[in-house]
Amino acid sequence: MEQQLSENIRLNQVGYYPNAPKMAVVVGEMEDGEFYVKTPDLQETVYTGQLTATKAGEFSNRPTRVADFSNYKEPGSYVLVIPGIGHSYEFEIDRDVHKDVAAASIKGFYYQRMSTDLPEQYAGKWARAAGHPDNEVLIHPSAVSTQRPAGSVISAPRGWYDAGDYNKYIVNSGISMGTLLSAYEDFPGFYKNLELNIPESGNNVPDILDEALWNLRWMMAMQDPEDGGVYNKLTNPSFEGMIMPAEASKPRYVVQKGTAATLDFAAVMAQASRIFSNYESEFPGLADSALVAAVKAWSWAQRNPNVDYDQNAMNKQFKPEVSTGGYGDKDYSDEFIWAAAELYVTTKQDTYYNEVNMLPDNKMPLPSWPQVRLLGYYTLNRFSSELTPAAQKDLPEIQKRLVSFADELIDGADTRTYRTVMGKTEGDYIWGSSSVAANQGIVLIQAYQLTDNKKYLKAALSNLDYLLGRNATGYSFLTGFGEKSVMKPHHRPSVADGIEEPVPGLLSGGPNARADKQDNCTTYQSSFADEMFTDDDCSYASNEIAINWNAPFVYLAGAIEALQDRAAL
Ligand SMILES: [Ca+2]
Ligand SMILES: [Ca+2]
Repeated sequence: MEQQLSENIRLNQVGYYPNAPKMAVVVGEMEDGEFYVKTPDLQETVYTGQLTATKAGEFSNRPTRVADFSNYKEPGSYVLVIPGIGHSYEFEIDRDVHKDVAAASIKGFYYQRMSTDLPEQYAGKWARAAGHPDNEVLIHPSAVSTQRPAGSVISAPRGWYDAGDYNKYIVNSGISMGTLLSAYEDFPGFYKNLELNIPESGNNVPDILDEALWNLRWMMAMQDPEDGGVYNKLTNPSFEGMIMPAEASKPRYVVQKGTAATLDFAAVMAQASRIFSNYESEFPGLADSALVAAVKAWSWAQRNPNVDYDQNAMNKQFKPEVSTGGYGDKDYSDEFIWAAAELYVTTKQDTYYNEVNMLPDNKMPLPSWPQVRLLGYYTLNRFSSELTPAAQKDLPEIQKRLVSFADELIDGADTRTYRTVMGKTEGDYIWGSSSVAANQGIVLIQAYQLTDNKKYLKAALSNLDYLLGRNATGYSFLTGFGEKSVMKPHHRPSVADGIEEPVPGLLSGGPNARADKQDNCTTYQSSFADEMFTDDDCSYASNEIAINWNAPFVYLAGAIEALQDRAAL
């Protein structure tokens, strides 16, 4: 029996740090007894442990036991063996064990680049021709201004494909860029040495910043120079079929300005200005241009504080109708907080801070594309030693709330079936639940940085374990990593390129309690919240990829790598 691979042994399929916690979860009926860590050829037993008592899964009631082998610390390649069940996938115990994952998840953005060939030198077997030059983009009738009547043409190349589709959306780019740039600002030492094999590798600029710049240049072109307002998206009228980027030929439009897009843009430009001011000789004028753009966007939003992007309403008024992603949001209090925080920290001018109520209530909402309040708090906290009294007065309260939010997240994780922070309630299993796990991890990293208490760091690591396989589906959700990782994401290039393996380094959305009702895919094998997932490209509600899911994964994996020595037991 132990010669047989068992998919019922759930573990981080990539691996574990020598001195950090190491756990696997075994699903199914089994006897009390021992488990073994063995060499992959099963010849040598290097560690023997005792399975915990059976516990029923929180959502499925399936019997589960935990194998804790944290005390085994020798670097090497291993499998876990459960008598009567079988052996696990092979995993590593080593230093830097998530370095490749951290790098690949940033490289995932390179594969999403528009308007450029991806040559084999960088893209390997996923090399492809350029798609979407976006140098002749039409002003949609919803987006006109005096200098830019309907049908006039602008150029807005570059940027990343947002998700499995071929459009680019400022709101979703906003949180994605903010998260990537924050990863760099929080762990610059780690990123300065992380090479990705992209065209800009070796240019003295950290590759994570080079990659972010590909999208930043596009974002800058999405601002109407006349008034500072920012278009919500650059899009086809309707989604493309499952074709390669270079085959796509539908007309492209920029569509209606909005308050959410303009404030997210302001936040990203202000943060980018701060970061790229350290690279003035490599990118002359970039930091200044970004700050000018941020200030103009901010003042547009001050004059237009409530412009919704309501696609249905827009389609009643303007043609062609647009049916691609809406990213509609109606509450801009969080976008104002984030933009004000970034502008204030970059300029040190109190006016930005004082124009917004930074603590409107005591909520601590986990970041997502319509909810970016915590990105502002993270930035205030990051620059806590440089704040003026205007912001200094709120800092203790913000820090207290961040830590108590982290406490709320970790409550019960030690006894949860999968020993992860992820999965406390069914509410964690929403569309894009992988980003819930990753964003929880970021909150925990913030709490660790504030308190130096390693329980938060270990809790963050538990969610990385979740994303790489210790979960109720048994999948590693990052393409290309783990023996059982997602193979058929809803991602047009991966579907259309004729290559068996999907484009690597992309994070699948993960289980979604309502996925079957949302995409009507018929291949779901389970209806339990933590298992409602299918590795099928029909499943855009559980198995799409998206830049706003990859970005928090980048942050979490990079933070864990940067802090690995402090996660010791
Ligand atoms: Ca570089
Ligand atoms: Ca919002």
